[in-house]
Parts: sequence; C-alpha cells; structure tokens
Amino acid sequence: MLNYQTVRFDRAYGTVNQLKPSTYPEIAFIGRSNVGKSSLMNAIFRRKNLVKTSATPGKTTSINFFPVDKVNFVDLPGYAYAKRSKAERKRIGELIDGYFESGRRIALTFLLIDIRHDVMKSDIIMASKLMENEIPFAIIFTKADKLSKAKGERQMRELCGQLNVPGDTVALSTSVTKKTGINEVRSYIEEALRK
Ligand SMILES: Nc1nc2c(ncn2[C@@H]2O[C@H](COP(=O)(O)OP(=O)(O)O)[C@@H](O)[C@H]2O)c(=O)[nH]1
Ligand SMILES: [Mg+2]
Repeated sequence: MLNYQTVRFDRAYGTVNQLKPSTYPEIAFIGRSNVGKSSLMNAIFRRKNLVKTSATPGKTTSINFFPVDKVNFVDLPGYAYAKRSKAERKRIGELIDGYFESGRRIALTFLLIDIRHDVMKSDIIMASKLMENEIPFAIIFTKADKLSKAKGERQMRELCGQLNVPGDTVALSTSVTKKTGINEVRSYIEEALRK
C-alpha cells in the first residue's frame, strides 16, 4: 500500500522539454478545467490543499509532480478553458499531448468527467488520444454528490457511450464533498501499480 503521508510537491514543468525521463511509474490526472482534478488528488492524499484547487477554472497551466513513495502523481493542466488566449491554449495542448506522447512510464491515467454534463468534443478527443497512445486509463466521474445514486448510474452509462470507450473500460464515481468513491480509486491505483 502506498503511504500517502509521504506525499510532497516536487516541481512544476511548463514545457515538455523540461520533463525528465520517468524515474518512477506515474499516475496521471487529466480532464477539463474545473472538473475536480486537484480536489480529487487532495482527497486521495488526505490533504486539504497540497494540490491547489480553485473555484475559477484555468488556474493550473503546468504539469505538477507529487511523489508518494516510489510513484509520481501528476496533475495536468485542464483543457477546454475558453477564456484562455489562443496562444496559451496551444501551449497547454502541446504540454498535454507531449506528456502522453513521450513514452513515459504511465501506469495509469484517470480521465475525469463531470457526472452532470454531456461530454464535450475535447473529452472525446482526449479519450481517443489515450487509446491511440496505448495509455492505460480509467474514467472517473466527479461531483457525484450532485446527482441521486440512480441518476448517477444512468449518467455514467450514458457518458461512457458518448466517450466511445471500450465497454470494459473501468469507470468509477467520486465525490470529494461526501468522500465517496475515494477508497475505490486508491484500490484501483494499487491494482494498476501491480501490473
Ligand atoms: N460538489 C462538488 N464539488 C467539487 C467536487 N470536486 C471538485 N469540486 C469543486 O469544483 C471546483 C474545481 O475543482 P478543482 O479541483 O480546482 O478542479 P480542477 O481545475 O480540475 O483541478 C472547486 O470549486 C471544487 O470545490 C465534488 O466532488 N463535489
Ligand atoms: Mg487543478
């Protein structure tokens, strides 16, 4: 079992060239701006605000590494944030693509999707890039507290269909406010690291 008490912030990378080759397997978190990546990482770590969260989207514009024992947790910048300049969107797109295309030791990527909303084109593109690059990934539906259990389960099936991912893709749902689904995410991380 990973000892999450050892978690710390290592460093932020603003360009793909700065990335050093993977020393440890990586667990990556990707999704739209404001979907809940940083909040989920804090919940997994049992930390309040180690990973900076924000009510306003578009805050993370770098790739941030958080080592836990001999595993690196990676907070990626959010995509699809309309209020960024065209140049900034391009830089972030290149950063995300570069991370997934540079042959790193990615043990698992969590693609986060807000359980309340239809997926966006950018989510479908992201899922297809993960598949293209043969990156192991699972879906996490965030903000599950916003829907009833039955509605949430229907929505998970519906959104997996919209994403065009294989039928056996693992999909979990989480709520950081109600602390549900977090243990399942931790277990799935352990499973992925054993492979
Ligand atoms: N209700 C609810 N709000 C959440 C949840 N996860 C994140 N949020 C809120 O969503 C906003 C964006 O979260 P953040 O973690 O910064 O998203 P990021 O941009 O993907 O890193 C913040 O206001 C969070 O408090 C959740 O499970 N339930
Ligand atoms: Mg964030």
